[in-house]
Amino acid sequence: MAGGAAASLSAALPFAAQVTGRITILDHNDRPADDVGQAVVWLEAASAASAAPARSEIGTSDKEFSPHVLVVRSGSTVAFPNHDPFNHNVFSLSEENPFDLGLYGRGETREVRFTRPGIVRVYCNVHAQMSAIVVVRDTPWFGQPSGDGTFALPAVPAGRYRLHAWHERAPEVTREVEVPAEGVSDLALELDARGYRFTPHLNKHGQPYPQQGRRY
Ligand SMILES: [Cu+2]
Repeated sequence: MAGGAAASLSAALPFAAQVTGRITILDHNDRPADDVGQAVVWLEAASAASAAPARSEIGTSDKEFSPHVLVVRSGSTVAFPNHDPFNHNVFSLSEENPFDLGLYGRGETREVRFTRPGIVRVYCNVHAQMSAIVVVRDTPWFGQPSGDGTFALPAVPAGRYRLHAWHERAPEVTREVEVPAEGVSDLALELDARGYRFTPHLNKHGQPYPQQGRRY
């Protein structure tokens, strides 16, 4: 990962092209996963490229985070508006971007700035079933596939990259990609989720959630 003095590649943008492809995920019983749209793809370049951090949102409705997976540029701010008529407590124990937004109710929004790259697992301290993932990347070329697995990364300057594909149930897959001025299409990547096993996460105190007497 390049860091420090980030050289701007904006001068190369007139030559930027599109990189497209398709991701498939092999799930249990060797079937293709139906949630391939929750995967993330990104291009890693040898030199850092500057891009403005953005503002994004993960809302809570019916005790679910939406979207479930979000990819952002490092330095970006994510708001967590609560649309439910009861309290949530959004938190992360991640090494890169730990936070605890505390309890807050309907109509309230609290936000977090994700400063360091990482795969940040986000939970609610009240509702054990709630989970989201913020994939924070140090590159401007990232995206998520459509429901059929196809993806398109626009405005990629010609050059040599490492293409990464990730999904929460599968080990990350990478491959080297040479992007010519006219772009690249039809890249195929397969993720293998067959070895995935669900393990319950802990609450913000590092303790198991209560099994009974679930609070609202
Ligand atoms: Cu909650």
